[in-house]
Amino acid sequence: HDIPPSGETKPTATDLQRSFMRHLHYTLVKDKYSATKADLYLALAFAVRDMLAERWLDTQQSYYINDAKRVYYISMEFLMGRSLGNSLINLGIKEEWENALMEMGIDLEDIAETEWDAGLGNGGLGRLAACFLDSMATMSLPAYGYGIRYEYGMFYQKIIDGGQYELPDNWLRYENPWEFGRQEHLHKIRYEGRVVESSDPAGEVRHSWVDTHDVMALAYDVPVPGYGNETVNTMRLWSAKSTREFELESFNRGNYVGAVESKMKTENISKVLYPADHMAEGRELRLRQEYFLASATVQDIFYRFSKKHDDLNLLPEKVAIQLNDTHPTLAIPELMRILLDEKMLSWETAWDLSMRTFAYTNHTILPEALEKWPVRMLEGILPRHLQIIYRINDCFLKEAKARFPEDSDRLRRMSIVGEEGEKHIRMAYLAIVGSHSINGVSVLHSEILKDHLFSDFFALWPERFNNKTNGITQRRWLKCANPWLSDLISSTIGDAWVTNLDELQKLRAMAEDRDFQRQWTEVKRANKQRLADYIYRHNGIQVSPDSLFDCQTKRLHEYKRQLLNVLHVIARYNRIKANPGLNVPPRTVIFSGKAAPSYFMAKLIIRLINAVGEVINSDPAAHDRLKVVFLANYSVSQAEIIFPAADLSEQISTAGTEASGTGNMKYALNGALTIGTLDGANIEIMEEVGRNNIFIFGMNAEQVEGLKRAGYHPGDYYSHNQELQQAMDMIADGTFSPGDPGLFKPIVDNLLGNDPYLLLADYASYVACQDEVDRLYRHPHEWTRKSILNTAGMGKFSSDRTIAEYAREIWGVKPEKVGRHS
Ligand code: DL6
Repeated sequence: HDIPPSGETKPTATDLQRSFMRHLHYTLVKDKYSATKADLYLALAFAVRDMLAERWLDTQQSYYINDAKRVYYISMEFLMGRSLGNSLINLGIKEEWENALMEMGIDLEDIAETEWDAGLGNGGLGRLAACFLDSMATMSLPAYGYGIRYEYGMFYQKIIDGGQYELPDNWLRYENPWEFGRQEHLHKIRYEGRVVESSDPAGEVRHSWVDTHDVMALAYDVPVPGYGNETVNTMRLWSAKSTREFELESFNRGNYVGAVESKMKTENISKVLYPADHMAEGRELRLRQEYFLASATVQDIFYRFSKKHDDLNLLPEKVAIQLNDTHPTLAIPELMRILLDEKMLSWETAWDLSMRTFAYTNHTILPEALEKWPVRMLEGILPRHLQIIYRINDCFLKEAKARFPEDSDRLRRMSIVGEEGEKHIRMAYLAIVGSHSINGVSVLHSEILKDHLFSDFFALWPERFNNKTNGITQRRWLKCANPWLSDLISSTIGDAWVTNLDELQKLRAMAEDRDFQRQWTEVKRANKQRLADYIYRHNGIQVSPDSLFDCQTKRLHEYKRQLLNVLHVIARYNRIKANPGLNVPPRTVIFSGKAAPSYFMAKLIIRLINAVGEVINSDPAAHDRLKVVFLANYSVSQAEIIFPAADLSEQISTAGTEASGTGNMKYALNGALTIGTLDGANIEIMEEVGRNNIFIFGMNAEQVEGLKRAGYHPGDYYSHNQELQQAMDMIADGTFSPGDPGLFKPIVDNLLGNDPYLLLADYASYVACQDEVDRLYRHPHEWTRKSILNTAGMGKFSSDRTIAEYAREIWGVKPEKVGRHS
């Protein structure tokens, strides 16, 4: 050992340096003359990885020996970001490494920058999965994340002439020190073929799925260390590999290369992450990906279960499977297929075991995001699963009919098989029918599921529905991303908040303390300077860290209403122009976020933001009072720089559309004040930080519904608000696109035509609220007091709390102590 095994005394600087040098010399075969910055990073990553190895083996052994109930979190996305900083923090050895490297003349922060983000996710749903893995490991829960090892993660966004361009994210180009290929964990995934019926000796009809085209799923394991404990859990990602057999026919015809080529094509399954969130993908390759994940994972779960048990009745006692949205829902018919066709159980027994194993989380109510697969497509690719889904539907409709005998309308509405247009399978309904628990991700969202989206199912099975308000891990989003604030907090109230975020309440007592306020402001100022430097480096725009940093960073989507923010920015600019002496606190409005490559309106909004920025940033009249910045390529590592520096967090979706939001939590945890609607988790944030410490505006979800029912006329708002009218006219008349005056006209046409997200209805209230923000910012002590109270109120939003609720109320899993085995 270079480094003493875990649980023993901390390693000395010499231990660490020796390990680092050993990896530089023997793993990478470099010396101090030839090593690049990337080599230094890799040598460090390998040395840190060594420190995880023993705990990882011990953790897995402990689960096995103690026959712990495991939870499996299946997700098409895990947005992990960088691993090095987080591992150092969770292992509690960051400072030791900093010092050891410094003695060798190496700056840890500098080399850590070279790590490429693991961006295997689009946004909220994927990052939530990553936060959950951190919490599950920290709480010593026997948990596994299962996903796909996409060769290309979320695209890299470049802004050229104000517009978004997508470049492939070839994240595996350089060595990835955090993954371990497991050649022995290989599962066959079958597609297409046909189903043959036969009778078993008891006269039961049995099915075999034959003549399939197969692909292999190869496991890559990534360690997930807990904070301050001995647990290291596993995230297992599947990569597609061709099978070894060739297409005999073309092979025999002498077409050797052709046969190999067609096999290789099957590896496309894990090639690329689909880059649209909130938009269900209808493509065959996506269906193949979803089944690939579902089948490989279910087979793996079975394999692990079977090492200890041959009584299948124990399955729900030993296994809990959480479906992260409907994307992995094919795991339900896949488990059924194995239980029926391979384990020869009866339908009733198989169904009972399956139901008690699965639970489903919904993450959006937007209709375009709800997955539907054409029956025709399933028939070709997964013929046996389609049969099983039909039978699930038959049984379900019988149960529903017994409960609602005369209500054929309701039964048609509830059927898993949708008949309007092309016949299709409604994946959310399949997930609901096949799960014992269905949850939303904030109180409001869970209520909407019960009252609207899934109301028929709620009427049938009220006991299955529950809420699990989202959370975020404070280890990454405060301790790792904001070390200065973390140190200030820990030196004031101790560091118990790192594993018990409720401890932050103790900061309330400090909110009015002038000395503490001064330190709080100094930290914020330093973080703002850091972001200002980043902005200058990347955009060439100089912004003042003394201006109010007003941030909206998230996916570009009409429902999130970045456009409402832009309308306010233009109105503010017009006020400054009209009144050159206007005394408003200077603001820097910062945007960041990717648009789905095929989402025309979202991309046009990015163009507009950049175009408005161009005009304002180059106008001397606005010079010291308003700046607009669009940061390209929003990612976990960029977010880690933005959140600590924000003064104001924009959470301005139309009430009833944002399921929860988690950026709202990250901003408030870092002391930003929120300007937001009564939507998603904003409502719960307001309850925790106090109504006086948050800027709330606009209609609530009920009022939104009411207005839509009554008939919404956006034109009325346009004609009655002169400021709004002026801003919209400028967008339409080419003020921001002089070379192409009609460029932004579709935006205004859409607002005046139907304005589906009611921007105009909320506009006046939003601008009035922004005026209040200005007023408060003139009183730095008051602002800082509220900032402290925001951080102090964030205890509820730790993903540790969320995971504790899932573990207790849905999964029935308990912390497992890790013993020494290796
Ligand atoms: O639950 C995580 C996250 C929520 O915080 C966001 O409000 C929600 O928009 C997001 N949903 C998605 C859509 N995915 N699908 N399907 O990312 O989930």
